[in-house]
Amino acid sequence: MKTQKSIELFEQAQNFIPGGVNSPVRACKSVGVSPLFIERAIGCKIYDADGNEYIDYVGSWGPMILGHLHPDVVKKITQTLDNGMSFGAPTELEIELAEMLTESISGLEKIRMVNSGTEATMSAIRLARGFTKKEMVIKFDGCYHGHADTLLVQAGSGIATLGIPGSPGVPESIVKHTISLPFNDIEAVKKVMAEKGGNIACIIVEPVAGNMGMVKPAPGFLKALREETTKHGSLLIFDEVMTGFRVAFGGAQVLYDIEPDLTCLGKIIGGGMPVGAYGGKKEIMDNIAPDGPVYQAGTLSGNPIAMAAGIATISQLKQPGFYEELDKKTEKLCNGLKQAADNAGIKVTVDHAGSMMGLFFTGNDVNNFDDAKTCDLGLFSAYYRGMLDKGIYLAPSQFEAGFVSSAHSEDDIEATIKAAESVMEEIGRSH
Ligand code: KE4
Repeated sequence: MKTQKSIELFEQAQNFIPGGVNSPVRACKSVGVSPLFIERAIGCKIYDADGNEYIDYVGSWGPMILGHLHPDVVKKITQTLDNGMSFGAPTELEIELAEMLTESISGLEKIRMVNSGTEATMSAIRLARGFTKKEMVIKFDGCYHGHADTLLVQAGSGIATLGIPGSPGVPESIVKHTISLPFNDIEAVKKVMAEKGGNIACIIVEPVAGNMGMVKPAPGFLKALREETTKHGSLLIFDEVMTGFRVAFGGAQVLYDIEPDLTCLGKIIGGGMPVGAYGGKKEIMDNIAPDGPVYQAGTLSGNPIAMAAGIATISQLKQPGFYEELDKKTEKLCNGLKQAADNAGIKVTVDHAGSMMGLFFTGNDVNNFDDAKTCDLGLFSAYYRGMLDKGIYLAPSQFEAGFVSSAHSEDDIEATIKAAESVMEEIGRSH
């Protein structure tokens, strides 16, 4: 693909923006390509500054479950825009989205809108500490919950991709309250809870991990977290920023029938606009200012345009058969990618949870971050570059998930499998 314009734009961007990007993983450092600058997108297609067309499996890192520019979403946004952009005052749209979300997830009685997943998890942690009057937080290696200080410990996503162990600037005095355990290790959780449960404010988990690649919870893992937190008076927080309305209508807590005390949401509930949210039972949420003492605020929280995008998106997801059809498409894609690798003699592990998928370049089962780190990153990079050359736009990191949207047609899935067959064959010959 000719990408001269993107290369020029990247050079310009680096004069004004750290790394030339507004989020590290976009720099594509780990796969050794100059990042494409995107000009537009529609449906499942995305177009770069040189006019090249790609089938998009990043979907803005999850929000675009309907594909880009779904007509109903665009219509709702433009109608709302006619009335203004931001008031810093309550609007009926905020009630509408809050009601939709609390109706969709039984554990949600009240929900507070914020502007990102990071804000959602940061606020949920503060609330858990304020409600339980305990300080410590348990998270899991390879899980990423945004870049709040407390949670930048053994994180996944960009941290894993860039190999940043934690981050400079995060004081030891903060992270000493955070314990990171191996994902899916029930015994490790039970041991720490037995020793420190009295001071554990919460356990926060991605119920299906998406930031070390896609890793499902082991049978009984989520149930054990629920039991251990209840037993020790700690809160269970499901970070469903990625899985919320992705792996099922509502999210992983519906799929696995486990009710956390607090749920963090983002991505899909904003339909591509900056939205995060956290919520739970009234008894807990009523501790949030202005009713309660735990402070949290945001100038643009509940922004009307963002609420409109979220309302229109969630409305579409209610359509009968939406998830069944999306899961079938994703299953077909995963089987095709696996077959392509097998035919080329390349060891991969492929799996999906709904339309959230993972492809690991390892023959091992991947149940935690250590397993994920056995992947051949060189093979992944060759695969990424080969697929990009064939017009397939994947997440530029082995430690990310892929996303299928309702806008991906059977032809798009077929074309992607065909591209993978050719790329895997090439890699198989040269590695
Ligand atoms: P944001 O602050 O980036 O909106 O959300 C943070 C976050 C929280 N929880 C989960 C489970 C997440 O996946 C994320 C953000 N996801 C990454 C992609 N793995 C965003 C991409 C990026 O960092 O640019």
